[in-house]
Amino acid sequence: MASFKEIISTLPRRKSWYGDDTFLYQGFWCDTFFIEGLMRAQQSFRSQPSDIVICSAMKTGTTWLKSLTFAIVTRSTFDDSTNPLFNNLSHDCVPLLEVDLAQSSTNRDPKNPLLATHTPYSSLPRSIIDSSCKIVYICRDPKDSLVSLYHFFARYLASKDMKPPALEEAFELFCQGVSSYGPYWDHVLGFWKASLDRPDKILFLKYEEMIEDTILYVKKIADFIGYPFSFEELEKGSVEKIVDMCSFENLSNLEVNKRGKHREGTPAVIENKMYFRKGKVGDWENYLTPEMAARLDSITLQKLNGSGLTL
Ligand code: PAP
Repeated sequence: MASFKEIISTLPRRKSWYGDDTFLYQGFWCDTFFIEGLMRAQQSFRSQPSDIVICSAMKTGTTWLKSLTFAIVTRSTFDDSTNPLFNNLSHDCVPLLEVDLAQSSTNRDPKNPLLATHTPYSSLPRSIIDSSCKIVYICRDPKDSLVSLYHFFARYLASKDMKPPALEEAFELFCQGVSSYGPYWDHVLGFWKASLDRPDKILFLKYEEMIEDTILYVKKIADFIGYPFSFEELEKGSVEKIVDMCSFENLSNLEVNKRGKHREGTPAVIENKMYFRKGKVGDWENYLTPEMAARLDSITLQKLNGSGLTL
């Protein structure tokens, strides 16, 4: 039987804007390392009904959503000063399906029901779709996601003394759908349609709406994943504490997120601070020309046409 690497080598490929080749696997673009992990997970991952799966395309608010959900589910285990989020990047508190759980679904802390993935809905391991586990999905204005993605890879390349490409090059590929786990719009639409079919299973969130009223959404998320706040907790401000703890200002100023590293000792090592840039809505205005913004908006309109979703 062909190895995963052999199968990947036969897939359509393009040069990504950050250097490596990217491959078209099951209709989305991705790097070898993550496709291989996903293939393993598709084969062997067994979801539990108690699982809570955080799903997202890249740079749509994953770090934040992982922090919020982790803080929600662990609020009675840790007090305000002992939560692991104070000493760990949220990506180190919530295992990633295609990396940490690729070999074994049981490689998990039994007390932590959270896991995360960037995998599109249609490529999720069957057991996640079929089991009664919950999915929480977050999306974001593609203009801000692109700008965030570009800066992330530009900083990543700079940390390896490599020259990042021009934003225009990244923009062009993004518009063509060639971005990590893209086309971006297909990713969002996959979860959007599934959330309409299965509203009890999938909670569909937008970064911008969560920024607007984080307290409301923390309560919504907690209710949805089965960890609702009691009346006493609401009275004593537990929701506000979680919102403050997971705010951009607080997380980005923690020592671990200023100086720590994610996946240290592996080829995928990344400085934690790269997950925190500005955390603002509409920062695209500082980078995209009006023409670029109009082109992205028109792709968005066209792709989402008739879906009932606006971004
Ligand atoms: P990932 O896909 O690699 O996990 P992800 O966390 O989804 O990255 O996206 C990073 C973005 O979320 C960054 O956006 P920016 O580049 O536009 O600034 C990052 O700043 C933002 N972000 C990180 N933490 C928070 C937070 N606590 N609140 C709001 N935004 C945040």
